[in-house]
Amino acid sequence: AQLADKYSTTEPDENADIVFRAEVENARNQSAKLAFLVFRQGLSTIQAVVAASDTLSRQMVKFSGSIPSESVVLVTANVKKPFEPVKSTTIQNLEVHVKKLFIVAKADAQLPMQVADAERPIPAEGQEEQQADDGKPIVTLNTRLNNRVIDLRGKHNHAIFRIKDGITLLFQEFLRSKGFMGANTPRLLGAPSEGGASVFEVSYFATKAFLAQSPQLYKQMLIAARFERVMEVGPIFRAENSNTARHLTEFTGLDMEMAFEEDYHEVVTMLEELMLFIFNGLRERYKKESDLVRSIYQVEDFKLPEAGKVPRLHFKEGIQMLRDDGVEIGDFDDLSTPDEKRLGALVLKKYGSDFYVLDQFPLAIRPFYTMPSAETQAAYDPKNPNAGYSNSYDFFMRGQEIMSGAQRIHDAAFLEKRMREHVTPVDSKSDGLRDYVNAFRYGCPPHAGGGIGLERIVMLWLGLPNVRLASLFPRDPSRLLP
Ligand code: ATP
Ligand code: AMO
Repeated sequence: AQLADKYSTTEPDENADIVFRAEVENARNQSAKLAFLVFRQGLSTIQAVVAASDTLSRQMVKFSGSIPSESVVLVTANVKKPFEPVKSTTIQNLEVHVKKLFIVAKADAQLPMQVADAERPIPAEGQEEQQADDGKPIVTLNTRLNNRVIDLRGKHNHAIFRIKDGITLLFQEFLRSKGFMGANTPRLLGAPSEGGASVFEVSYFATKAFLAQSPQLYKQMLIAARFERVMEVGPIFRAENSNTARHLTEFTGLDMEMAFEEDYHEVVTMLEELMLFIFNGLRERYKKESDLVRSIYQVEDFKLPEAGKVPRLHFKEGIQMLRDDGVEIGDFDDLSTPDEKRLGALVLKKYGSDFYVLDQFPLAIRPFYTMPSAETQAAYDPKNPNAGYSNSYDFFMRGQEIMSGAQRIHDAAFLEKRMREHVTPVDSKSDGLRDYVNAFRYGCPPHAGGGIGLERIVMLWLGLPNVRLASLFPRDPSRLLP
């Protein structure tokens, strides 16, 4: 018998003898002569029959039927068509008849949770005591995250993290095809990259350092170094004490930055095309995974705009749509989370798309490096230096923010002025920012870019109720373990 290739996509021949290592999803003794086991492999499972015969003792049947779930076994078996046709979508159309079986690694008989618990949706907030249709209590998100190794074994978790990996691949594939270079910028910084409020401080020999809140300053310095098109996939740290379903203290940033010729909308268009490439790539390459996860959470398919027709709204238009719907909101107010969701629903109704772009955000609510719009610069009033709009944009999926971006100020003197005038002024002469500002004294082309939260895309593509489900080992204000 041959050792089966676990990663082969072709089914083994009927009647072939194969040797393989398997995870026992469950085992039960049917009678003294017959036991059934279910083996799990990635997204699928296969049933195994252990029947007493001349060459297989009743003792062996009993032993097989009482193997603790989650144990790892080495099996020699014969491939057969099942006695009854298989109804499940994850169980394969073949079964195996066991000839030999050894335990490679035995799992504890009492596990802190079952893998089956990980295949149910997490309870809705405030419904921790909820019971499933079968009357069993639903294991809470906390219990699942505390026992993440078992939890991750669930099929839909395997699907989630294959999709996440696929998004990174598609991000890089698209941008490389457009001439972007992958970069790795420092995570240990001499100064906060996005203002001081949400930065983690770490001791660094005799001094202190900060964990990167974004590669912002460095991706721009790479433009000044004339790389023109750069991208980065890397960890992002935020000391935000936000205990919400969409904030993590460590997440993965998909960042890009590019020099443009005439107008920052060249970059917005590039980013829109990037997102459509990712969405279409997920549809083509990860359909099985997406369908599996959405079926558990009973989520509808993600509605894509027609090619090239991503709804792109001026911030003013967004505010007007909200007002027409009865929301009281000022012209230059930031959108609250409920406003964002409401606007997402209005856009879906009007344009039939779960993905859209909000452009020209108010200057006052964007970071210091953001370029004020041409009209704002023309109407400049020193008494009110943060009035008006800016060349900045957010991307939304299912009414939640997945990306922020902007045209950046590429003139050192103007940048210093904006740093002084910003709603929260920043010291351009400080150690950590001096080199950044200087980069623009040596001639830097106009540029713009954006930063995407990878876990947010995963969450919203699949309709997951919590961003923690899109992180292998999530970090939040009250979780550093496991
Ligand atoms: P960005 O940092 O670009 O704004 P973001 O999506 O992380 O992106 P935040 O500014 O962190 O956005 O938060 C946006 C909204 O999230 C806020 O307007 C607020 O409504 C909500 N929010 C943030 N933290 C909390 C919290 N601890 N509790 C409830 N809501 C929160
Ligand atoms: P911003 O701070 O908006 O922009 O972050 C970019 C994107 O990162 C995601 N995100 C988060 N995801 C999970 N948990 C969090 N706590 C969290 N905070 C943010 C969101 C957000 O849209 N330098 C700019 C980007 C740029 O202009 O290029 C920046 O960091 O999806």
